[in-house]
Amino acid sequence: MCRNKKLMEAFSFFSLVTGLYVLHSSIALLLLNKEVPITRGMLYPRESETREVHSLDGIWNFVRSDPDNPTQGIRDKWFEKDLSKSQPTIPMPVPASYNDITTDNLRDHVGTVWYDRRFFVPRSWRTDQRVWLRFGSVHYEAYVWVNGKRVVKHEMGHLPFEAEVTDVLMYGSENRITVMCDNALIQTSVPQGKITEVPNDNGMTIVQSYTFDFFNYAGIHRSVHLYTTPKTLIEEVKVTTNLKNQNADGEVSYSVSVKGSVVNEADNDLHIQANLYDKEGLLVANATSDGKLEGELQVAEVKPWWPYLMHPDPGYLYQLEIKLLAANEELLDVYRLKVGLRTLSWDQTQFLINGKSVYFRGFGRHEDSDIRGKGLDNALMVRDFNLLKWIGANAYRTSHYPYSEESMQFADEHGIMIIDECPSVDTENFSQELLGKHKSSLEQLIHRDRNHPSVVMWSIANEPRTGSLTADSYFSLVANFTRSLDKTRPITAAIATPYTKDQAGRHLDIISFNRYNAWYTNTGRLDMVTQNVIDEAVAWNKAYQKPVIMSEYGADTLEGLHIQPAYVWSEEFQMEVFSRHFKAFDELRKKGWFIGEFVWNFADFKTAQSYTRVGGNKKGVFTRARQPKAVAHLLRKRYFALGRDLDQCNIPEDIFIYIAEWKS
Ligand code: BDP
Repeated sequence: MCRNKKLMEAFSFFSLVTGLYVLHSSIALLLLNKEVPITRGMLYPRESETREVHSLDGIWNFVRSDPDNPTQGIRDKWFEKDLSKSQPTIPMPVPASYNDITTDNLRDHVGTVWYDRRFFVPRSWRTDQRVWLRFGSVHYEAYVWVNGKRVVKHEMGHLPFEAEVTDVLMYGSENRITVMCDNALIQTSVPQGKITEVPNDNGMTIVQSYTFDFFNYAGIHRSVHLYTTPKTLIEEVKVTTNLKNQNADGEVSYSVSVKGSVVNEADNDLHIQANLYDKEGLLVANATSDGKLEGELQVAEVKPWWPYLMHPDPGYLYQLEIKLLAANEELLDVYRLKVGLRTLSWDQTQFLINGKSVYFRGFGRHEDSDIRGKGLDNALMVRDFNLLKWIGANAYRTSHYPYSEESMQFADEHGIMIIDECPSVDTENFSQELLGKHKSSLEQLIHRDRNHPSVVMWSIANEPRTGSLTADSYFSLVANFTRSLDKTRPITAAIATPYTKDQAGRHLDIISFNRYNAWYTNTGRLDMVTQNVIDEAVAWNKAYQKPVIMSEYGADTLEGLHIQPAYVWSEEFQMEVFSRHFKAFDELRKKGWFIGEFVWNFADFKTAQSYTRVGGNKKGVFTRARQPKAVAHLLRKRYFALGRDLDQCNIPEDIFIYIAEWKS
């Protein structure tokens, strides 16, 4: 009797919880489509006859705030004088994450840190021009002062921001820049995290947690520039391209916005002279626009931008020269950028570039390396592109945030296609405030990257929790907002929610799914990979009738660990997991709507501490030091074999080593 009562109680408690859950997922939170701030300016700093660029990279002074007193520096006005006058400072490289530089535990610091340095501004800069201060990225939130005056505040890592500092600089003299950076992630930041206060051996302490696995590196991650422009300047350039007559002719449409013209833009005679040069520097098209500051350039016998291995001359770029001229033809400003001419299109079964169907063979990646963390490092970037080309990849996704502008330019040059992802990871607890920030991250990303030919798709999230009705309205708003900013590229998201529960796929153009067969599910069961991958891809396609990509698969692998028969964490296991996926992908390719495979991950990377990680996430095909694991050689054979079959590319001579003369 008593036992029965307990059972009844347990049952009714269970029904209550289930009921609440069902209620929660069937009532969508009402989300409104509010405006988000629109980014202005922010052209990548480039020198020209009207512009000078000065780098502020180097060794800065650094102070870590007391985690229990993160706002002390603001209250005590540390920005009013050299930081060293308020606190003992240590040297800190810029750009770099600060976490892995010192030998004490700066790595796990939560809260604010401070940077400052002095710099000289030449006397010649005083004359009739503007000076701008631009950051490539500070993670996560940044407050910037110049000579004690606050010039800009920016929230969101991995994206640039700038401020005009003309009036706060001292010319012909030394100046001071101070930056406060806060790495705290909360439920309404992008990405999300949680800050809690928990007891430790010394009382209470602040703990940062987040659901994604990559380490929350922080600091001034990319270059800091000062640059000059004329008073009346080219503020923005937007370019779209098109190919016509079976790719024989090309068209570049440009539109320019100008800042600082004395009279109303519509009434004055400012105009744009646009010149397009080929790689040899020959002028191939030019146009002079009227007061509308926009126009088209027609390019005969065009050399289209093609992805690596899809054409013998991939990544062909022209140089677009934009000259802003006054009514009397006086040259006011000049800005040059590289332009690749290509078309993108997609339908229910395929994605095409220049009219040719694309099969993506690529990677999910991270900006991550020893010591520098997420700091921009040209040596690492060039090494990574060498490895991408060596292995025969034609694409990567900027998992799980925007990568450096320098790497986007490099991808343009080398014909590597990019699925460009905003910093929204494991998105959950959908709220109006989060929606605003998420949309803003996409707005900033698209503003920054819209002119890159390498960017072929926008990814609006990684593994969002898309099982609820709120997710449905949330992603409908995010996807429509993204489309309103750029109609020329398709939209995807890397989804891990089972297709039976997912509410976001219907809002996307291309379905990407992440799944870890034989790793997180059916661990060690190599016999449970191929059919599961096929079944899941087929189900996604059936559910939405859209092209499908497998955007993540893989297995953690400790380089040098060999176990036969294959066993988790060994090099043999990683190779077998890959090869079982290859088999599934080849079956899927025959179905006509499966358009790509992306390994997780390009290289091993650092994670938050966890008992599932030995020194970080080891799913890399390359080690963190960018050397190949055994699987890299296997993957290289597959990617080149696909390139040969699908795009008739040449196979590198060293790919098949001599073994024996086969007798047939
Ligand atoms: C996936 C995530 C990726 C992780 C990966 C893993 O998208 O960021 O690193 O799992 O655990 O779910 O290796």
